[in-house]
Amino acid sequence: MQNCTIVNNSATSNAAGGIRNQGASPIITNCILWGNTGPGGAMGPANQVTPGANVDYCIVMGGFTGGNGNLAGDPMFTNAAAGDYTIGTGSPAVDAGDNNALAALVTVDIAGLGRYQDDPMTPNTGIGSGAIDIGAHEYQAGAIGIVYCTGAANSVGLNGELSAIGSSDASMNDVTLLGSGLPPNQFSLFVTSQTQGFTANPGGSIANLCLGGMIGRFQAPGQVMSTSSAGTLTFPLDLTALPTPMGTTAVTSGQSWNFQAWYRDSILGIPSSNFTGAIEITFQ
Ligand SMILES: [Ca+2]
Repeated sequence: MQNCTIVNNSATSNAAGGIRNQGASPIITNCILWGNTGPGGAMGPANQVTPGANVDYCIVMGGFTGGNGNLAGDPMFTNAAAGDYTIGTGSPAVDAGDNNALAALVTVDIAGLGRYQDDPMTPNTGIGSGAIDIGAHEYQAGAIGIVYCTGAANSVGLNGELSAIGSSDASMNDVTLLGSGLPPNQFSLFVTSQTQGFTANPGGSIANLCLGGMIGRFQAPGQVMSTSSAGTLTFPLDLTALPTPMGTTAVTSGQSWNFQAWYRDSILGIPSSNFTGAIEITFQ
């Protein structure tokens, strides 16, 4: 069972109003189990899910003993009383799931909105490449695009992240790429392509290039970046002039573009380079 939200059920006999497991070994990942009650209205952890299940990267009311990545904080549903179990700003569910739990073909949440949406304001505390949330709904916020590739651990002990905010409506020309978790004050360069790919350690880099095909570099005057003293990048895109090897081109509705940032880094004090995660934005 993956990315389910099981809330406010009640049982009048036996213990668990949430998931009652008897004689099996269910694997429950990226789920929210909250507000479920047993007999007499009891709301302890055992009323959410029977002990002994394989529970990982879940939010369990009262906490779950064992497993990996489980949380106990309030999932902050938008409006549970009205049946709206989307998660609100600041929810511990955001970017805290196991990205490997879902089949690769699953790219949307229960509402049909994009999965693996990175919230630029929230560190990715889950596992694997991407930024999947816990529960049936993915937090959308102002984030656009889908993270499909992760950066390598860098000299500040983080995996550089890339996210985007703004509008995926190409005609709005309103997309800003945001890098975070980077070494401070380092030379950086964004790259883009309509094609995804995978090249391990290009040019001796610590990390992997996740673009393929016709890769354009943002190297025009004003486009070459330096990470900030806080290790971040803020890069507003001009969607009317994305670089390709044959000059610039305008983004049009229906196209998907992939972005990644290269940056100077070091490993064990030896100069090298690294990449942030990569993000795909599909434009309307
Ligand atoms: Ca997310």
